[in-house]
Amino acid sequence: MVHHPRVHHPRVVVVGAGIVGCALADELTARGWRDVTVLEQGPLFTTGGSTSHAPGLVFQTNVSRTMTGFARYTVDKYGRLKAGGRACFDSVGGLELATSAERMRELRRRHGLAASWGLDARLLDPPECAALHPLLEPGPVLGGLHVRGDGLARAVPAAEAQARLATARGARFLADRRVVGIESSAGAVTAVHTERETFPADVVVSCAGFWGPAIGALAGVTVPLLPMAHQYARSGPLTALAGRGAGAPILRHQDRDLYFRLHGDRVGVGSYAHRPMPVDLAELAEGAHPSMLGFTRDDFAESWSAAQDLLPALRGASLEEGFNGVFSFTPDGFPLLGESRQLRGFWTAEAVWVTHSAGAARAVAEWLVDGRPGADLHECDLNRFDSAQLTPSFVRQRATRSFVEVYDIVHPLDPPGPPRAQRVSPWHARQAGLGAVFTEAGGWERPLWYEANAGLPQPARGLRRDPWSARNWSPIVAAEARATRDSVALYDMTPLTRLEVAGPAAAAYLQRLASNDVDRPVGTVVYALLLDHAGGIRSDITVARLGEELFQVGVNGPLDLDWLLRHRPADGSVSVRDVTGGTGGLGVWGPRARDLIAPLADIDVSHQAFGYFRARRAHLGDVPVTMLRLSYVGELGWEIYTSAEHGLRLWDTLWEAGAPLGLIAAGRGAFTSLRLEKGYRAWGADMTTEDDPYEAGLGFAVRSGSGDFIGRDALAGRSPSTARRLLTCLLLDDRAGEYVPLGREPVYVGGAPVGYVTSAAYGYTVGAPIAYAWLPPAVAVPGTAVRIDCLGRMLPATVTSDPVFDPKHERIRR
Ligand code: FAD
Ligand code: THG
Repeated sequence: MVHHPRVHHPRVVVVGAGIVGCALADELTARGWRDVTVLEQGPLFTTGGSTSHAPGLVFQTNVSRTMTGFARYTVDKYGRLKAGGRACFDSVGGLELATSAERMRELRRRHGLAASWGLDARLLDPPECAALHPLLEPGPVLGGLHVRGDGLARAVPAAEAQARLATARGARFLADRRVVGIESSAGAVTAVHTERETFPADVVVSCAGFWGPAIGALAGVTVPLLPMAHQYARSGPLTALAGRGAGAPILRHQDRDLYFRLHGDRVGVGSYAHRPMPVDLAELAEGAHPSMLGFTRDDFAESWSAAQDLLPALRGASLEEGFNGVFSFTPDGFPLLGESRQLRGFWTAEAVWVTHSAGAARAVAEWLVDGRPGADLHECDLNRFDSAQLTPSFVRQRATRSFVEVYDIVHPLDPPGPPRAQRVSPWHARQAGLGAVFTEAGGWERPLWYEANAGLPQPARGLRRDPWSARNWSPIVAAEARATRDSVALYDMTPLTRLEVAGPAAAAYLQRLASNDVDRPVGTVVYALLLDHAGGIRSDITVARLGEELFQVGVNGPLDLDWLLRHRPADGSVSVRDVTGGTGGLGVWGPRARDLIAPLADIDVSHQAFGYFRARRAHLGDVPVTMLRLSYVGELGWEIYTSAEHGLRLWDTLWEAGAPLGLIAAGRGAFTSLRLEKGYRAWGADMTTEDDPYEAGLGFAVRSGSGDFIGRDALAGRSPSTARRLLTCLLLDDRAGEYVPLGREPVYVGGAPVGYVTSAAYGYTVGAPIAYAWLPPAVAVPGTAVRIDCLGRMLPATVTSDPVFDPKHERIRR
């Protein structure tokens, strides 16, 4: 958020007049900001950047709801924009093809995603696919996904048309102005330098595309993207197309990493099949088209023959006009939007495709002008990375992987590729010794389950799965869940981001940020929300008061640290420190947790002495610990934290004492199942800034008395009865759980999608698959029958009041 008390309309300098810079200038000036200067190193508007050569295919379907929203807005906006008398978007439709059974399943999944996010999409059989396209023959095709609203954006005309609108409202576009310096003072930007001029600025938005890291470097800001080359070529003219190509849909042949469009009577073919080709910015030519590298024909050979296999008419055609075009890849494939934490007033809108350009620009403009974007941007936020994820080698390896995987079938639980084992908890060696199967998130290794638990008793149901929902899952998950409910289990909580907030003003500061009353006596833990100014949920947190002026705050990741740092009082009366790295935490949960802890602890851990949602410092054996009595899995027990050097000893102490009690180590699979039984929400999946506490079922965490907090005014008058949609618990009618949703599947009433699943898992204790979903209030009534589309199977489910396990909290509060 920008605070510029003296300037009414801040002076904005946008770096780069590609489609993103132009869209941003339009969106900013449309919101009344006038002082907008766009500096472009090249000519206007064929600048030589990625936009200049983009063939402009727009496939809107994306696993991310936000990204799909960006694409929908882009399609809508460019459809209305005119350049040279023609619209800047041509909705020829998009057709994704399957030539393998796995891809067909993936298209069913994507059909579900499209329905969840409100796109009009249909699955087609091979003849229907062939009928849509003049060159396509049913031959190798097993089916297709057709999205009518997809199509072709005219990238440069769209950029220019938006620039024209912005110019009419007072923006300036200056060609031939290479930005060579960014000036700052007291941690905030003040000016931008080109070779000859200086432009004073309150806000700088880098829209430099794949040059982003270089502009970031001028500002001392890390911009984690990798420029990579990607091959695009056109065929010579095809007689088969003479007069027939108009209106043909764009194609994706993802089994061979290809996409296609027509250019009159020629076919354009783009390929992601070739070897990754990272580009060194320093080695780019200074010529007219720096983003266009020479075509390396050999790299394209395989793709050309795969293209001919799909479109036989290409066999008689020549391959002409190929190039290796450069654009941006990020470690997780999402754009980089927002204000840097490293320098106030320095923003980025980069690694954005033409497809998402207008939507991403709108979000950034809203964020600048209103202080808050209209859509949930947590996947796209520039500050989402931990410092371990910003190293050049990490960015290079993961961004390369983003390129390789761009069209791959990725299961939602697939662990990300190398580098791995970046951050490991103190007991990593013990976990590995127990046969942990690890995944990674936020740079941390996290056990999914432990092979050592293969011999444990299993619950009666939920053990047989179809191949897709069995991926990254094992029946051992079921056994670990059961053991947690029956005896006691260790869960690794080390990756949970922990902040230490300290200082004389710490209590007042947290009270202002947290929705709940956190200014409570020492030894109290409080569950609370961080709301934005519009009452949207930025996070859910736990605030443990360890001293009058000392708090341990459990949060959901780097964006929370960012929010807390931004709101720190300027006078130094509060310090905020991320202590995650130097500490480790174990959840010790289950009905026998107290039997395990009591003999080890040097304090009284009875319910009377150490109640629910209380915090104590103690020793377990020889290990100094901080204990929080709470449990995300809904069982008796504690989160136990210690500094890293004591970690191994903590594990060993518990492990040894726990052996007679049947103590096991358990992983994320069991964790997710148990938390869904207990109805605990996961921020990011179940709720985001787009939702208010009442809609998310978290109204209990909003205090009514005791002072002001961010978001309070916005919530005035709101309640569950004003909810636009409600986060709702569903139980699948087929209790066997052969098909378990994984999240993002559409929920149907009758023939129409009415909402979508946020998280889901088999509930081994309740013996049924559980899914949480956003549904209209009229549907979110217990007993209502709905259907969930899982890969084309319509699974009947019933709305249920939640939580489905231990609604009276009897197991946890005793
Ligand atoms: P750019 O268009 O690169 O604009 C950045 C601008 O910043 C440039 O004009 C540059 O000159 C300027 N700049 C950089 N440094 C400075 C400086 N120091 N001072 C001043 N100005 C500076 N996307 C799709 O959605 N669909 C597609 O079908 C598609 N196909 C593609 C095919 C190819 C071959 C390529 C290369 C990309 C394709 N893309 C596609 C991606 C898309 O082109 C880009 O993601 C998009 O154009 C990026 O727009 P941008 O405005 O961020 O970047
Ligand atoms: N542990 C700690 N901090 C955390 C989490 C955690 N912070 C981030 C995230 N996880 C927060 N999520 C939750 C969700 C639910 C609960 C705790 C953290 C929880 N809720 C009880 C309930 O809803 O009944 C308690 C509510 C109350 O008494 O106010 O326990 O895992 N340290």
